[in-house]
Amino acid sequence: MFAILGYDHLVGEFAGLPDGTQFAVPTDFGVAYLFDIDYGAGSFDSIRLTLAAVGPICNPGDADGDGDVDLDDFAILKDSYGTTTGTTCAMGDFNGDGAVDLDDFVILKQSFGNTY
Ligand SMILES: [Ca+2]
Ligand SMILES: [Ca+2]
Ligand SMILES: [Ca+2]
Repeated sequence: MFAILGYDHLVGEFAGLPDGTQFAVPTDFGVAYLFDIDYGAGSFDSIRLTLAAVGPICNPGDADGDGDVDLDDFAILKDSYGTTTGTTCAMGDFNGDGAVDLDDFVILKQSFGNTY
């Protein structure tokens, strides 16, 4: 979501995404586009979304790729938990944002028991 905070010039920010945030946009092609947000100095033309990487996405919660979400996947996420850069789905980064954190745990929790 993009909130427009002023209208003399287009100034705003993505709700809940501070400067420097990287966010993932899943695609229908089996990959996620990872964008870096840069609000710059706040002038109308300073908001930049930089395509940082294109990474694989996996079935939500299935870190080991064996087609289910179970304790093995949880153990993988637990081992990687707190890693903030360079993570992959195989490490428990289910939303593809490059970190293994609470958001990924929530995805695993919500997918627990699923089969793909
Ligand atoms: Ca699995
Ligand atoms: Ca399994
Ligand atoms: Ca993540």
